[in-house]
Amino acid sequence: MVNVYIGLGSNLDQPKDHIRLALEDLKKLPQSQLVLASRLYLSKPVGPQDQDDFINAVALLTTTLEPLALLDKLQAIEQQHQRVRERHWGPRTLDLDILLFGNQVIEQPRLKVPHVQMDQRDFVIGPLLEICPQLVLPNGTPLQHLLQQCPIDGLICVDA
Ligand code: ROI
Repeated sequence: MVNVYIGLGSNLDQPKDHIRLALEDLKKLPQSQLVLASRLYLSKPVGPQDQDDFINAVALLTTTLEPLALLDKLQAIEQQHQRVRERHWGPRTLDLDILLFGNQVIEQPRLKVPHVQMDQRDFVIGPLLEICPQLVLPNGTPLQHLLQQCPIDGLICVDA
């Protein structure tokens, strides 16, 4: 069993519903258990600003799936949500990203882990801190240290 952190994001078609349903979908993944999910956060778009704010969350799974098998399952969930991606770094109905896969560093054409630029994204760091404040990245950097370069004050928690 390995601990895997998944980032969830949506800014189209009732984004909160997409994130909540996606968390239910994660509960049904084979060979896996959803251990923890963060609350939902509203975040300013990274990239083009002429799009709606995002809803973001992070989940912790344990799994015995291999990284690419998990990626296939996550992409299938994205497709079930009629994933549309209108343009690069543009609006999307659902993004499910493997942020961390244990302490593995993966450099494959389909999958890079830790997820690219996750250490510079408030919408990843904030929810991760909520569910795992003591987390240390594979390169040895404690998550808490990232706050110096990436403040999270812009995130708004939107859960009741
Ligand atoms: N911006 C925010 N705030 N949240 C996201 O999930 C997100 N995802 C993306 C881009 C377009 C880079 N910007 C984002 O893929």
